[in-house]
Amino acid sequence: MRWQTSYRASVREAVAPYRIMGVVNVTPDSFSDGGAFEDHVAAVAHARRLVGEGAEIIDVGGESTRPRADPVPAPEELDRVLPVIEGLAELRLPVQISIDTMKLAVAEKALDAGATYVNDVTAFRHDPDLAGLVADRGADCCLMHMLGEPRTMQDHPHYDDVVDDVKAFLDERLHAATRAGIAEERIHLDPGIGFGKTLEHNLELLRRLDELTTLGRPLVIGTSRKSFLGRLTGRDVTERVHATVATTVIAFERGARVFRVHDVAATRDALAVAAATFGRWPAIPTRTTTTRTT
Ligand code: HH2
Repeated sequence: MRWQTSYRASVREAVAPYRIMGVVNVTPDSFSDGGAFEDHVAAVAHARRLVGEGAEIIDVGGESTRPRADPVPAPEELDRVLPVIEGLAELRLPVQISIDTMKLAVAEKALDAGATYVNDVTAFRHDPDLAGLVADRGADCCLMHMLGEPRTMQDHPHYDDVVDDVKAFLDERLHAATRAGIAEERIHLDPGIGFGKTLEHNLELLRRLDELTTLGRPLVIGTSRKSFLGRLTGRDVTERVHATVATTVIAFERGARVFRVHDVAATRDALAVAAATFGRWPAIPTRTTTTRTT
């Protein structure tokens, strides 16, 4: 018997100034949940649970981008993610389905199956035609900063000034995306915590995140369970929820608006408190229900 807190978006009194993106990795080797949801039925059930906890975007990924990860061929990535996206689309949940991919072929099929958001950790550098696809379909997208590629990104990353360098990169990718025909209001930007960054780079980005808000697009932040939190706390990957919540509150206060996390319920509570404190939202407390599941 388990107790689970469920959160219904329908009881929200107003549109919140943030969105939670729940992570569903359908991979054998993701750094924190690899192998947990390889079966698509388990992955869809997990996604449902995250929606119940407050996720408004479900980010489905079929290729790990952890440091030194091996690339996955497109057909294999499709075999992993498509049944999950189809299963989720059938449920017609009040949630946006995101495909976490750098590949045109994968994004195309995912959009056909019901995804409406493309989360590309290469910001359309791996496959420049992906920008045109996103434009044609009128999809939303996230453009993320990464130094190099997953296989080598943690080999001595260097910046003149990490915040200035990431900002210049995101500005350039934002312009490339709009030149390809993507409407600016469909674009989110992400500094790529942990992607070619040392511990100090990650902390500097969090500390000075407000400097990226001048790019004029919503900022996505993905700190969830990442290794820099393990280094700071000494905790294993599944025990980093409290550290993740701390970064969520810091990032919200400094202007992040989309939070890509594995632990949705804890993030949702932290953001409810942070938004009420810093943003005076909402005036009336949201209601949660506690339900018993077997
Ligand atoms: N982090 C990961 C994957 N995709 N996308 C965005 N926009 N921002 C991120 O920070 C980000 C991302 C890595 O986390 P995870 O998916 O949990 O691990 P893995 O890549 O090993 O599957």
